[in-house]
Amino acid sequence: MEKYQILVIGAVGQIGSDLVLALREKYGKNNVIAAGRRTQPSKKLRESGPFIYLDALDIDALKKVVFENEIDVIYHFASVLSATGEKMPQMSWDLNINSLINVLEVGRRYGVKRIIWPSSIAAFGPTTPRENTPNDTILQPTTMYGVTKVAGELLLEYYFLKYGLDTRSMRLPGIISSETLPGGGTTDYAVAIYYDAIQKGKYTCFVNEKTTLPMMYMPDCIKCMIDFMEVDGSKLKRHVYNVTGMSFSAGDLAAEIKKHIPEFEITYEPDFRQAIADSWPMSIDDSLAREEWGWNPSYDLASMTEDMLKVLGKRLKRE
Ligand code: AKB
Repeated sequence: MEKYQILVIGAVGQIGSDLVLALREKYGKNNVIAAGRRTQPSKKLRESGPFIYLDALDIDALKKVVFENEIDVIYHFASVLSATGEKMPQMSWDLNINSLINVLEVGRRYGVKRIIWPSSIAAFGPTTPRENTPNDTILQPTTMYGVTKVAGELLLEYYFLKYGLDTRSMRLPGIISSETLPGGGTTDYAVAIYYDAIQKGKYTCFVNEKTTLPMMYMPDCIKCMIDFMEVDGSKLKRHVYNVTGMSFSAGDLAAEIKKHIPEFEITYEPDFRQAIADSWPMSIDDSLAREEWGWNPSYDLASMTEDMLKVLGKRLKRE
């Protein structure tokens, strides 16, 4: 196994907080530097290895960390998600794009071997085919978050073509996890519903019953993040891949939870996030990721729900 010195920016967020622990398990605790700036890390994250304050908009601070720690791989997660992005579009552009360009610049100047930056199903828009959405298709998003994802994908391609920087991106669907709540996304209902089902026995959903979106359970997301980073570059024919785990409607999700908590009740009160969800694909064709680097998720709605309720139930009881 090749040894890497890894920096995870946005390590306190939903994906970062799980990924850092998994990377430390695999690469050793001192080889994975977790960086955040807004939220304090959990005890678990702080005690598992180095944690630093880092604002990716501050290019000099970023240079110092990469230079002093001889970083080989950067995972860059710091981002304003879709729903918050619609409340503050200028800030969304500023953070999402300017932090990415800083990471790419520092990456090329300081010999970083690989940069992993997640794109999203938000890169698609209402003019994209909504079912089984192909990898190469129309990218005309109607949210600022989506605009930053398309621009980011192009920047990754540009830095590869111009400077030979190894840049990799996966278009993530909604991610469901039990460790850290997502913040400010449109797919957040698919996580919040489990918390409320366990704690209150009911949930008010901000998209309608029929809303169907692609989703992925965190253990599959972690596998995706690590496998895609490790794969030999000669196997990859592109820089951006569709990936998905499953697709279900909000109604399907509620019905699955009811199998475990029969008294669970759901009501629907769609808000501005409905229009965002309606502009995104319902299902994704990820065959290129499967063919080129062996992407193969394990969880479906039933197995994810069983695991979520078990793991989250235990955790919430302890807190
Ligand atoms: C969001 O809802 O904004 C994110 C995403 C799909 O990228 N979870």
